[in-house]
Order: sequence, then C-alpha cells, then structure tokens
Amino acid sequence: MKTSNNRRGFIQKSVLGLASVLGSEVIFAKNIPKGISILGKKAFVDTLPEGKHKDLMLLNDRPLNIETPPYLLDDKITPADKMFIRNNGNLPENIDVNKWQLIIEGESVKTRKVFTMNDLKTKFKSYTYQLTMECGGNGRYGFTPQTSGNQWEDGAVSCAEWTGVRLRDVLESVGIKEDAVYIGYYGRDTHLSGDVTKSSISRGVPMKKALEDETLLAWAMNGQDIPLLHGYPLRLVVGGWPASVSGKWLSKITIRNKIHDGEKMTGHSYRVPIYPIEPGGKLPESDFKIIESMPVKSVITYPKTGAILQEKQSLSLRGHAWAGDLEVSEMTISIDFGATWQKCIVEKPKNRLAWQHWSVKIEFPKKGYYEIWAKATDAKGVAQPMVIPAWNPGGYLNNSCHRIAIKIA
Ligand SMILES: Nc1nc2c(c(=O)[nH]1)N[C@H]1C(S)=C(S)[C@@H](COP(=O)(O)O)O[C@H]1N2
Ligand SMILES: [Mo]
Repeated sequence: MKTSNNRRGFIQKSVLGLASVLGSEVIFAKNIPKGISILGKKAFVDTLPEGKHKDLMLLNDRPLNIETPPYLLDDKITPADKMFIRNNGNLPENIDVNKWQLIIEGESVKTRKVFTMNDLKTKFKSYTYQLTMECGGNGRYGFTPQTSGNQWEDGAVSCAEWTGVRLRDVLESVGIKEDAVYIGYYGRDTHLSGDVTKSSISRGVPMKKALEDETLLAWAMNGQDIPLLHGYPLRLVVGGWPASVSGKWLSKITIRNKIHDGEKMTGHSYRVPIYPIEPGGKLPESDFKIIESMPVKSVITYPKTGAILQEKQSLSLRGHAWAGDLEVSEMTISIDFGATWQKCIVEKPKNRLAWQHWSVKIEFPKKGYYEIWAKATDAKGVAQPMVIPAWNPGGYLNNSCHRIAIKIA
C-alpha cells in the first residue's frame, strides 16, 4: 500500500482502500460520508514509542514521524522524551555496538578506512556542543496549496547537547584529496519497501560545512548514549542546516568529488526554487537549489496556546530563537496583530549553532482575547515574515511568526 504522509490523506486513502489503521480493519468504512475523515490514529496515544512524552503528536507511524507541541519545547536543552522524530525508513534491528563500524570511503578519500566505536572514542579528542536541528519541512502545514509530506506544524525542531569527535579530525586522519567537494552519509535504517539495496535517505553537505568545528560524529546526547530512535550508536550531527543532513545510525561517510547524489538529494527533496514561483506552480528540476543554512525562526514555549489568565496579571513569556549558521540579534513580540512590537531579552547562544533563549514581560491593557506573535531577526537584519513565505513544491522553509492565543478573563 502506498501511504501518503498527509495526515488526513493517509486516513482517507486507507479507508478508501478498506485497508487498516493501526493494524485493525475499519469496520463500516464504506459508510463514512464523503468529506468526513475518521479520527483514526490520533486517538490512540499509546502508539507512541516507549520513552516519548504522551503529548507528542503522531503524524505517521510508518515511517515514524512524531512532532513536539511548542509548549513541550520549553526546556533549554531538549530532553530525549520531548524530541521530535523524523524517520524515512525502518529502524535498524539487532545493533551490536561492539561490532559497529564507520567506513570512510569515496572518490576523494586518500585511503579507505574503517573505524570501530572504540577507535573513534579513543583516537580523537571529543567535544560537546548544543546544536539546533530543525526539519526542513517544519511548518509545512502552512502552505496552500498543500504540498506532499508530513504536515509538520511548529515543533519539528530540537536543540540537544551532542558529544562526539569532529568529523574534520576523522576525515583529516584518513586524508582528503584536493578535489573533494562534498560528503555523503549512509545509515543502517532500511528502506520502507524492504529492499535492502536501497537507502531510505543518504544526504550530505559541502566540505566547508563538513569541516566546521561543530560538525560531529556523536555517540552521546544529553550525556547519555543516543536513544535508538535518534541514531544509536553513532550519528552525524550538523547544526543549523536542515536536520535531514544529520544522518542517524551512521555507518558510512563518503568523501565525494561532486555534489553527493544519494537518496533525497535530487528532485524537490530538500530543494527549493532558485526564483519565486506562484503557489502550486511547476518548474524544471534544473531550477532548484539545495537548502543549506536554515532561515531565522523562533518559538513561544510559555505560555501554552489557549491559556486563560487573570486580569491585571503581567505575564512572562519565553521561548527560543535560531537562525541557521547565523546568530539571532533581536527578538520582538506583538500582542496587537503586528501593529506594535516589544523587544525581548535574548541570551547569547551556549556555542555557535545552538538556539538562543528569549524572554519578555508584558501587560495586557484589558480583558479579552489576544494573539501573541513572535518575531526573530538574524545578525544580517533578516526577520521572520508574518505571513507564509515563498510557496515551494516540497513545502520547505516556512519560517513565519509563531502565534499563540490567550484570554484575559
Ligand atoms: N539514517 C537516517 N538519518 C536521518 C533520517 C532518516 O530517516 N534516516 N531522517 C533525517 C531527517 S529528514 C530529520 S528531520 C532528522 C530527524 O532527527 P530526529 O528524528 O532525531 O529528531 O534526522 C535525519 N537523519
Ligand atoms: Mo527532515
């Protein structure tokens, strides 16, 4: 069965084909009135994997895609139980960490080499960085017409503390040829079709990004072994770029003499038009470019949308902001639909490519309904748009302002 990742589409297609939802047959499926979608899997919270917070939102169970509601991103460092999951294939099985190998090969490697986990841990210096990882499709639900793929709302983002060795140190130890332009990763997850010769995803970054201080081959997240769902026992972690370049269950890095051409590097996967197009428009494959640094964005993590507060109460709001390879220089919020903006306090990042925490205290003039809009500006003066930015066929890079609703009673 071909599954659509679109939540409603998935359920409707399943129903039309009288196929199953959650492994059980939909009895009376043929009676469902046209235009009505069944509640389906969203009602069965126990389908979330073990170790995940019960209020995460299941977008798809095959492959597993789970998002974090913004209020659950309130921690300064994202804990494992609240981290979104974006899998493209099936989880690897029977991992034996003692036998795990990382192969370094490719046209532009001087000598092919194989490392064990122990080699990595003992032969190189280790580093710890907080790194922001946002799915390129975060915010996809905002685009009209709807594009295919998981309809992420605002929570496909995390910032955890990763420990490992620098990819640069490992690549330099094997030798990089002069003609190297890109690296590509391969992981041990398997293709949904069950075809073991196919990768579910194999992406990469240009050498310049690969050789940055913060690009890690990591074995620990928040001071512990990386959870299985997030790439145990080894993960490539590249902060500030679409999280799809941070390969989980990492088994191979290839040093390429051309742009890596692995699975999900072509077509409209993680690529956007080089010129603006009208919503729903088409363009030739040659007119797309690969997404690199992610755009400036922010999230309100406190209060939760829908909060009801008492009159005269001043309110302390908080959240995080990030800007790909850049720093966030200013954070503002509006309670009057963007007519006026108030400056927030923005902390410096813990290290380059870590998200930044912001806070602000506000007073509401009288009782009633308010929306709070949050807008970050990056170090080059580029701000988040208040409206949905450029439509693109893959539904990437929606960095419009996060909004929450509150009532003063
Ligand atoms: N091997 C492998 N790595 C992968 C993926 C995958 O499916 N397989 N998904 C990528 C995508 S698209 C994203 S957004 C991030 C999600 O990371 P997380 O699930 O740890 O939050 O992992 C990336 N790395
Ligand atoms: Mo992603």
